[in-house]
Amino acid sequence: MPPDLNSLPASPAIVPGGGGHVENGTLNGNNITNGGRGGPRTSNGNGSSSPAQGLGAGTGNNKRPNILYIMADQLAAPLLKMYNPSSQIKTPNLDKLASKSVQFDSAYCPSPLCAPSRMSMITGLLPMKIGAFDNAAAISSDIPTYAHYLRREGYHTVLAGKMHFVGDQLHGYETRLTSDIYPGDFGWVVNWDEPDTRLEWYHNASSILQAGTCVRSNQLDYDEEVMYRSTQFLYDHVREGPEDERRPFCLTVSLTHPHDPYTIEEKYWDLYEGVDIELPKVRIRKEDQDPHSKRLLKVCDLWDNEFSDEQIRRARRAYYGAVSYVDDCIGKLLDTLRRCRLDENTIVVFSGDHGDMLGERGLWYKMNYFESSVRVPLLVSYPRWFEPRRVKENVSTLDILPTMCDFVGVKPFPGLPMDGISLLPHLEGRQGHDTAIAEYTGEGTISPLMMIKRGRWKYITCPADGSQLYDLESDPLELNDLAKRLVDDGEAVDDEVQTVFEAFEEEARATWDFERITKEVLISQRKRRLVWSALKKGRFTSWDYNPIDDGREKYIRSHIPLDDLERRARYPAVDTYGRETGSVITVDQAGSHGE
Ligand SMILES: [Ca+2]
Repeated sequence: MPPDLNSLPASPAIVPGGGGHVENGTLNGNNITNGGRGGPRTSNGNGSSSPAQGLGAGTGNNKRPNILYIMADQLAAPLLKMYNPSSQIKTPNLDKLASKSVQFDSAYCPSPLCAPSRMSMITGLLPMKIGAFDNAAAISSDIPTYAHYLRREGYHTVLAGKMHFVGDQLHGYETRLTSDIYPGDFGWVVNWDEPDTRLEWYHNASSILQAGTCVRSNQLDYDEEVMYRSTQFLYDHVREGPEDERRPFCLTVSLTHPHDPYTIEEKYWDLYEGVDIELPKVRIRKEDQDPHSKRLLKVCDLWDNEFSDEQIRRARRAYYGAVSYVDDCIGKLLDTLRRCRLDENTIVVFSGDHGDMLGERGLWYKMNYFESSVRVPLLVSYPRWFEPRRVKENVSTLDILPTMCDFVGVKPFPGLPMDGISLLPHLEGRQGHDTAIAEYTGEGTISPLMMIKRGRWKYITCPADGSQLYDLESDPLELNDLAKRLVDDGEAVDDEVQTVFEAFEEEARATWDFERITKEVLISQRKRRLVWSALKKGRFTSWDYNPIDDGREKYIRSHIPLDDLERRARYPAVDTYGRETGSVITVDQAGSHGE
């Protein structure tokens, strides 16, 4: 059960300029066990870096880098220009960032659904290990996240935007700048006891039927606040004190676009005026879909809805517009970094939580393992350390935690489970791992649905539906299910395919105890349904995060001397005659604390 946040003590303050309280080095240089990723792979913590000296050693720069981690929601990698040069989506800022980044061409999410994917990403642990079963699952507050690791090293860990936490709304972030867009409670529990009941909060056809422009939407309200708060954080950060005295930050900016509903401001819709919006490449008759896709069509209320090409084009056009909106936001964030003179010393990471089918194969949204749903963009930009290049091996957003650890010269704590594998070898152009695993127990499935992507092969298995196997190299559109040909149709296939398939089947049996997992999911669902039905009675106490914003301590107030205040608020700092002084007026010089 998640803690009652109202009863938790406030986070202890960390001494500014910090890091001194951390027993630096206790985590360094230790190899860790990588339970759970399975199969052949390189191990993490292989001594490939010298984190004890810091990755920056030898660059003549002793300052630890800041980290800006930008996330989008439901952004399908295969649709982006950086992965598909013929893409119609206009993303100039993202393209420019990609050209200065290590770009991962086969990055996967650990679960094709919001909260499970994010909970796994922040902890480096697969969903079944942490109980991240669906969009209403709370993970325990004692599971270390990348925010804990960085904060322990003296980083100011800041979250602006969506993370879809249930219960504890911080999980190691020292500062949270906005509330979440999604509820932090048990309202959206899946119910495998009644698999045929379509729950009220499930996706439906309205996103597609109502696609078009808007002046404003819930999501625009949200992302505009996220953008205001996160850029303001950067402006505040550079005015905190001289550069060498400021604590490094890890700012996570998590936007809700281009998630459906498919609606966006005219400005972004108009970017695609006159563009003959591409229709989905693959169309499959409902009757010919695999069992999980059939169920998804019913769960999302799409089974009885036929969309015209015009409707599909409108939905895709609005999505394209929303991606361009995200691109604009990325441009603004990077421009703010530059204007605040933070760009040289900030690692930029860009990724997402899962994709969107956008009509491919007749499917919409996510919740399956086809490329558009499960493959995410992943960029790491810091040319000072990492020469821009492309990486084709399979990696996961699970890998972000150990990678962030390498950025700050530590390793995940020895003796604790860790499924993520540091991306450092890939970032440095050496041989790295080539496996991504994903797990799914959310709406649409009725038993655990798992994926292993290794090399060219994508293997999917589920006790209720059987297995699928695709060769992404010869069959990028995933039209030829080799497992079906082998098992159902009894066709003779290549010896290699047979061997690969059997090895995956064996690996799945060794990796997952499906009976135990199913039982755990059912028990978790039932507990949460019961607790939620009680919590809705009487006076409702929200677990949603309420950010602190004290208007009495901002702008011009009588208890703050005016000249000091104006000088302190101006960046870059100037002298009496308006000449830049090259240093900042620190907060402590002015009377922000009530003198
Ligand atoms: Ca999501």
